Amino acid sequence: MRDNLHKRLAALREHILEADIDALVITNPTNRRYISGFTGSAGILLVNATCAFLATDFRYYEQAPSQAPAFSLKKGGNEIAKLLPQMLDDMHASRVGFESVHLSYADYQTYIQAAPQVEWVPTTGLVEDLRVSKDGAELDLIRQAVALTDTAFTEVTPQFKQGMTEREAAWLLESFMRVHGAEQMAFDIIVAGGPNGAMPHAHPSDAPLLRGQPIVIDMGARVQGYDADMTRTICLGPTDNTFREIYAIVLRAQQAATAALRPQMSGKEVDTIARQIITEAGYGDYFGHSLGHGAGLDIHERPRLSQSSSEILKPGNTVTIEPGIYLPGWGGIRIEDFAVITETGCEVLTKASKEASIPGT
Ligand SMILES: [Mn+2]
Repeated sequence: MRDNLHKRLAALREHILEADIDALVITNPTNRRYISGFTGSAGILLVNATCAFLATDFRYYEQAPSQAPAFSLKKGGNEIAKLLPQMLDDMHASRVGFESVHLSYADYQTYIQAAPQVEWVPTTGLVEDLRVSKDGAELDLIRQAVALTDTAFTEVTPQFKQGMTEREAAWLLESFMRVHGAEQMAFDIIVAGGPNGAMPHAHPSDAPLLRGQPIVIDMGARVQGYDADMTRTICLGPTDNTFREIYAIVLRAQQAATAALRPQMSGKEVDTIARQIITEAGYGDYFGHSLGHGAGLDIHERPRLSQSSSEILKPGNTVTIEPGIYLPGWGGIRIEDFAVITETGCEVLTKASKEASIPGT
């Protein structure tokens, strides 16, 4: 892990050089963790060609040096911004980049008032450009998170019964993952039966699970910061004709996109493969979200698989492949796997069964 952190810092320094700035202030918590190893909830990183500072408050004076050994700790109390003039002076920095997508306007005002002597330069994606290609340490953790998610699905869904509420079902899945090594959920689990499943991001409700209805289950474990993401749609007891028709279309779209996925494709091209199948089947209007997204330290990150994504896929990218069809009043079908792009195609990490009908009582 230490080696990986050194590589990330070295790569960031190249990006800083290319961006024509002297130093970069990192305020986004995920970027801060990725570059330094520091997992605290508050703090800023300041990096240039030779220095790396981590300014944080009293709560983290103990943890910061062990998590982020490559960074010099600057003790900021409650006013981290007050440390900026001295740190920038130590660096002889005159053009200082900040993360324009992440820094709030209020904090920006505080920073420029604290250090008016430097030129503040908006930057985008300097750390995200690195995060998009996962290194070996990251892929190990992602594999663990995905495997735990698979196991939870396989072990827990056979316990689902008619009359059990969506919330109870979601809790059974969550507690299984917590007990077996998840530090938390990657996001709030979705269990959405019948009409609730027509909302792609439904919240589990008090509605009972019923035999014969589609039940959308979207879940992921988080292991040491890394997220899994998987969706299956199941049915307690036998499926009906509508279920089988819609399920087959979504599965075909999902499999076609997965088979095509390889480096050098754009996010849009992959999305189009799945979207065409669903559109030609007559359900294009009912697939209103994008095909997939990257995931890692954040549950939604680059690269996006969508009609508006021109990003070119590369080995080491992770993506979800998750087409869906949502029929108001009836419900939804979504099938989602997690994959990593390889040199020649992709490796699907998700192994959970796609058999929709489970016995259920
Ligand atoms: Mn997803």
